[in-house]
Amino acid sequence: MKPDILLLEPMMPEIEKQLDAAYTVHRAATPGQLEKIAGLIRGIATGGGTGVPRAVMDRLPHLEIIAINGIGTDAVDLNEARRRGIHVTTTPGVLTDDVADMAMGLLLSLLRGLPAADRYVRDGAWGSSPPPPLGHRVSGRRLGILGMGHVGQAVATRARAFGMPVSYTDRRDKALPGYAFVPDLPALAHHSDVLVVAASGGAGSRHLVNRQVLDALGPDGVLINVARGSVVDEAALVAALTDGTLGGAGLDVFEHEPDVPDGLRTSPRTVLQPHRASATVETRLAMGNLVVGNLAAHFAGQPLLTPVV
Ligand code: 8YV
Repeated sequence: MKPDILLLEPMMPEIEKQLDAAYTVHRAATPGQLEKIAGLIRGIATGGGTGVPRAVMDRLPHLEIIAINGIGTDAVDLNEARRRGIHVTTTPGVLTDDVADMAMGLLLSLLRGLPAADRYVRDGAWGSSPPPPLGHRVSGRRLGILGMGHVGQAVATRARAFGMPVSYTDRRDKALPGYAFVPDLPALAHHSDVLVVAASGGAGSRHLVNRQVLDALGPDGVLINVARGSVVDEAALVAALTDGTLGGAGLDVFEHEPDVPDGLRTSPRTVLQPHRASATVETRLAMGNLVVGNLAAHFAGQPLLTPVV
């Protein structure tokens, strides 16, 4: 008998094929559908942003494992998982480079005005209308990083190669050679031209980037977020972009995905992505294989590959 699992977010066809071969995979979405299968479900595969709603977790009496296809655990109630003895796994390591690349991509797009210039060529305006405004030089711009974990450090390595001086803040000084630790976030923002958010989501980091931080970044400053929308006070961000007290924002994540406020969608000061920092063929395969490997280990009674709980 194949164990029954619930797939809460689509994965690559190659990965879903492996899941279908080993499990009875339910792709139920509505509460009514869930009700019918709730008693069968022993495992869940889900995305980092999607997680597992607590109401879903509570309905699954025989849930043994949640395999997250990502590194964020903020959308899963880890305390409840611990209390119920439910294992939780993530996909660390394999997505670090892609997420850092996305941060640099957003940074370059914004500072050099790539989307507007791309539209200019595409629209056939080259030769007939004046070109878009000049961009800004990337090298020499001061980069501040909020959250100097694996992703933050990978961003720092890239930024250094672009000739950007790097400072960071985190819960503690990581004594990293070449990168200045600034304990206070508004102070870091004040001394940065670009602030990259690479901190984990969750209650502890909610709205860390508030109006005070955005004001400290200033009218020539740029915010990049490849972490979680919840780390930034989105209403304050819209206000700062609208009144020009912040120069621009490059965002891969939002507070209420997939909803993106009009103020961000219509702003000429933003470059936006639909939560795609880890979305490459290579990385999503590696992530998916970790999900498959963790589920297989669990149901074979073997040690999990990358457990969190
Ligand atoms: C993925 C993520 O886009 O790692 C995470 O926590 O949010 C992203 O890498 C996501 O997990 C896939 O849905």
